[in-house]
Amino acid sequence: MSNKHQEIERIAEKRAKTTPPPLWKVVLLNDDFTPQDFVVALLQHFFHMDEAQATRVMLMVHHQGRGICGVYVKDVAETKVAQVMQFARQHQHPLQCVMEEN
Ligand code: NFA
Repeated sequence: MSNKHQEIERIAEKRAKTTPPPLWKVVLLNDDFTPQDFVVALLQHFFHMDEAQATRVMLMVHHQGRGICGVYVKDVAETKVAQVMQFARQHQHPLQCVMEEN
């Protein structure tokens, strides 16, 4: 009887170890004040995009109101959001960055 419980526990542990973690989108929001060049530079620096990629994402945010910078596990996404918010604040820009579960 306790063998059966141990077997169930073993399978549950194996499942927990092999189940991929949830992924979170890091999303940039448009505003009327943050300079386009600043957003492009930020995307290149924090999200490792080349200039063409960064320009595409910036224009997506500018025209659609929001755009995805990347998809990460939760703690990485939290770090990216914090870095972007701190960088924007340091430069007195109102840029907003949020995360959403996929
Ligand atoms: N809309 C901003 C402007 O016209 C540019 C911008 C793009 C801001 C992407 C925030 C995010 N200066």
